[in-house]
Amino acid sequence: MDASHGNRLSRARRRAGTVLAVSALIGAGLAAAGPAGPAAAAPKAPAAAADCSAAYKIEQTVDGGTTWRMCWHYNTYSGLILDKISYQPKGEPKPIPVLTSARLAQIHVPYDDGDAEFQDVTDTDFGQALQPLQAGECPGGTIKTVKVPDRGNVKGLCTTTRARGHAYRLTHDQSTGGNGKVYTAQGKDLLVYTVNKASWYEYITEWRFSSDGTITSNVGATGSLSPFDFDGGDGRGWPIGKGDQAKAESHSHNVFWRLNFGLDGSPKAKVEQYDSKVTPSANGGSPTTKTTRTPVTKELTGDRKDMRWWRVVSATGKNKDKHPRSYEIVPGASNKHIGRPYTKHDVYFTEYKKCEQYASANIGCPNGYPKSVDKWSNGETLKHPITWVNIGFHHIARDEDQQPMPVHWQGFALAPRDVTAMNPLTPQDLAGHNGQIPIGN
Ligand SMILES: [Cu+2]
Repeated sequence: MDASHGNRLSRARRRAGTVLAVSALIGAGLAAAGPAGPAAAAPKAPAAAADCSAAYKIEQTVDGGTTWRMCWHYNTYSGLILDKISYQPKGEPKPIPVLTSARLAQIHVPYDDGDAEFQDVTDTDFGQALQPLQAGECPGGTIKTVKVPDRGNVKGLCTTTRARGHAYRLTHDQSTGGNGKVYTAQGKDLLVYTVNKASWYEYITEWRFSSDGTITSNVGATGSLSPFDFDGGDGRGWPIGKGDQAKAESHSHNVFWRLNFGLDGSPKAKVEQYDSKVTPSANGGSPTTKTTRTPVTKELTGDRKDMRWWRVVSATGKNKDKHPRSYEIVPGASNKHIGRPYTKHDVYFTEYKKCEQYASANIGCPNGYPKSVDKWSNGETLKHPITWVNIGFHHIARDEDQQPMPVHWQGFALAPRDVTAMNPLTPQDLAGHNGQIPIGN
């Protein structure tokens, strides 16, 4: 980092002294609050049920009788870390372990003119600057107290539920032998979130757990545009003051997540990539599509493509149809920023290493160890894959960004694929409809 970056960092982003003080206190960077300890040290034992003390446990039954359970702890850099996440839909005798840990792994913010570039998770006081939440920000829920290392208690973790709209709808049509009934349900999600300040920005880190087994995480950027970055008169900004005034410099927010799956209680899992190729017909007939499965046996730097997707497959567990359980990675909209080797790819699958915690500007590995996820993906055989998701947003400011800035969301979902043998919300009347639907019944 050159001198101008240093000046700019201290001027625009830092609260004097905070970052150094924090670094000195927590040493290797694995400081954690809460009984679960650092994510990397999570035990391999099946996460049958969250086994943390009550204050660090989240358990919620949502619509259809689905129960989500997890533990949480707090880390000075990433902030909220969710551990031992399990899913138990109605009809499953015990919780199905899904993730051993899930959390933010970096927010990389490069400005378009190359004058400033930030690693908001590791290099600002992101984790320290957990924001206390007002009661109205957590409607119908509970605001938990977080012990923020070196700062004290902050009422800053909201757990609540939120309506999702239709979970499903089916008219059981009499014309095809149905009973004429309408089967419909409204879904509800467990919602877990924190707000962390990184200088002028506030990031809302939100996790949603749906009754149908889907997990969604989004980061919402709000707060203020940095008043030190109104130098976008070089064609890389947008005027947001009167006339041609106050050109806010454009920049990107590249958000990384780290997911440590523990499907069916085992760290072992397989990764698969699927690609589908559509071929128009040569003779005026219908187009055809061919889907191929590629086992990902070695570490992978993956790039999104139309009709491409990945899934993490349980090495041990199967559903009642004898299909292996898996979760599909479903990236949301993304502006991939190719400016750094670690931002060049959308997903990474790396073999688990305890010290590999942050997608860039990593903290905790020995001196000389590579600092970013792209370097860790170097062809090793995957036995215990770690999934890294990178979602980018190119922020060209607009008048509406003042003030406060409306929340802009970016994120991904994890969709259950064969975790249960049927829709976990299937009403009893339709429980026999597994496989080809009986016609005329
Ligand atoms: Cu922005």
